[in-house]
Amino acid sequence: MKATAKANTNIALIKYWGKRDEKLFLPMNSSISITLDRFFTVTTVEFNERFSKDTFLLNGSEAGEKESKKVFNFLSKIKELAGIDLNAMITSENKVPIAAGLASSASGFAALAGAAAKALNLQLNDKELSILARQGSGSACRSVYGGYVEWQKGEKSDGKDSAANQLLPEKEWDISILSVLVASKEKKVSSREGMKRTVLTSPFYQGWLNTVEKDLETAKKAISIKDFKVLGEVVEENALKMHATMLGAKPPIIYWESGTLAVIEKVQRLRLSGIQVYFTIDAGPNVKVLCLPEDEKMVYKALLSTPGVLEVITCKPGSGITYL
Ligand code: 2P0
Repeated sequence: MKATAKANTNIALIKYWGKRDEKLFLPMNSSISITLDRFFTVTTVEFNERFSKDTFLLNGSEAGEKESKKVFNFLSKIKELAGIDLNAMITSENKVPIAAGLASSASGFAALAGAAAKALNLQLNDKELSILARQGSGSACRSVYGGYVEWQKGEKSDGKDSAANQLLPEKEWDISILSVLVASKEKKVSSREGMKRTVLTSPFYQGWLNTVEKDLETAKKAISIKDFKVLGEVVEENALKMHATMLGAKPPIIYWESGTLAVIEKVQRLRLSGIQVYFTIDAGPNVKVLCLPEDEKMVYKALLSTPGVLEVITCKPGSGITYL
């Protein structure tokens, strides 16, 4: 009982920020993402009665306590679903370079869900797999699909309607996503903790909820007609609003560094010079910049020469989960 799956990571265009149910990973709002082509996790899961305990090997060595705990918790949900009580060996290779400034939990839990479900022959369809991956890490439910993806928050309390679906396949709209790494100190607050604190304490969180539905509609329409300008504008506004909710949390959460602001300014200046270029920022100081393929080289150079920028990595829309 062994299988291997590969999942790409994704970046949110309209953000997931806040849970209504922490145990089931049910979000307060729907979100939209692009699956990326260059950063991924390959995971092999083997269930075997000879194993005396669960083991998690990450990039060749036994994973730390915090990571292992999250993975084993998720594994126990899968075992429960399958009705088995066997131990597993999980072997993961994470090709999400720290330098990319991207979270690996999306690709990590999507690959783990896919490999475990296949090893146990659970015969899940994509929606069921997305629901399963969501229970490892919310953003992982979007990495089951390639291209442009929506995670519908759902209404049910059991989470059976909180799953992702594809809006547009990766091959149908070629845009460039530049991941800009800026100099920073250690990440201070995890996304999980950050969103929880925001929901509980920020007076601006209700403002976020009041406007996110409109942002989702705008983004979905823009994707369906491939209107880059409209998409870019709403992506930028939405990211800034998410960060504004965090600034209002108690204690406040500030993920930005000086390089983050320098990149924001550079993007705004490029735009004033007539280039269609937009930014988004997740729960960290790095910036992801969206532009059209014909502007990619110029934007890359401009970003790389910005003070505080360490590295720029160019990505394209990537595929959904695959089995090796
Ligand atoms: C997103 N982020 O939509 C948002 C935007 C970060 C900022 O999803 O607690 O690792 O495992 O569900 O998915 C990061 O949070 O959090 C995230 P959990 P997750 O991409």
